[in-house]
Amino acid sequence: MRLVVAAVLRRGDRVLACRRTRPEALAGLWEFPGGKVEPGEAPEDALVRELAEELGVNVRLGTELVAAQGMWPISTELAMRVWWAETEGEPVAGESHDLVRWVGRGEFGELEWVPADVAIAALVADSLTG
Ligand code: 9L3
Ligand code: MG
Repeated sequence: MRLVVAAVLRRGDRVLACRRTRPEALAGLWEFPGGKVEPGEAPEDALVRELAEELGVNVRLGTELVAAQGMWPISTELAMRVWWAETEGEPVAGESHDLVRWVGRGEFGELEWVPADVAIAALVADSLTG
């Protein structure tokens, strides 16, 4: 089982949603940004690295959003861990995404999330006010 890490970047009552460019099956769908942990890499370090690579921001991780099952399922080969995070920098879409958007809870329904992030988005929406 390979580990994927993702961040819910929070700024006040909004969080960052990112629209994927790849693979084809996920292109156009929204996600919480992140990626695969490399062998020997600590998950938290991988997440900081992924957000620097994908969005050009230096993030500070907060607490983990723990799934009922322990990890958030993606596929038979992949499972995901997710952390709240903050950044002072402004995230910019690179090659992994073609749009980034700060969204409040009322806008979650407008976004078509990647399948793995649907349950996470529901939990996040519940924890946002406004
Ligand atoms: N994935 C799902 N939800 C997410 C992230 C960051 C990743 N929030 C899935 C998509 C890919 C795999 O995990 O199948 C690896 O992600 P990436 O390295 O392509 O971002
Ligand atoms: Mg990624």
